[in-house]
Amino acid sequence: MRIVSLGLAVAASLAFATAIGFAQDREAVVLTIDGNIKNATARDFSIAQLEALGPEKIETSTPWHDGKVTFEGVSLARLMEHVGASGGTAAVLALNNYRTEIPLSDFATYGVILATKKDGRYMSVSDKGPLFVIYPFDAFSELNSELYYSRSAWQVCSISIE
Ligand SMILES: Nc1nc2c(c(=O)[nH]1)N[C@H]1C(S)=C(S)[C@@H](COP(=O)(O)O)O[C@H]1N2
Ligand SMILES: [Mo]
Repeated sequence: MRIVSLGLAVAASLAFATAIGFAQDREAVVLTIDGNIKNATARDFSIAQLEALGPEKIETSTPWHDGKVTFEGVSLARLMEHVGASGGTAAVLALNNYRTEIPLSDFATYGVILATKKDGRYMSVSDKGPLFVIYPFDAFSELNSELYYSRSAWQVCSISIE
């Protein structure tokens, strides 16, 4: 009986989550940072831990969306400071094994964010989530080039500081 009611409760909450849209588990680990960081042990982050570092917003158009989109997430400069990154490059790895290298200097120069939300909602993997490197493309014309598009990894799951 208990199992049946538990099953019903799970089914009901899943149906609710589906009805309101994608529900992100804010406590699940979504990102690992390793390499040249303070005390050298890999650090795991959940969405909640990333959000605790302070939200940043970028409203911009991108090559992958229609019209202007508002992204919210954590400042990558702030995240690098938080883990004590030292080095020149962040090697960013995505769930599809896409890998790109970003000079750490980009983060402060352009205010790049690791976005967790698009237009107020968490992004599912099929919507390029849960984490998407976003540059303010509209604010700096030079960002509208293949070089910065290639640094804009989506479905990010780990960052290695080299
Ligand atoms: N996760 C992930 N991010 C990625 C890629 C990828 O294959 N996977 N391709 C990158 C490259 S090389 C570029 S130029 C742009 C490509 O965007 P497009 O596939 O829409 O042309 O996204 C970048 N971000
Ligand atoms: Mo590319």
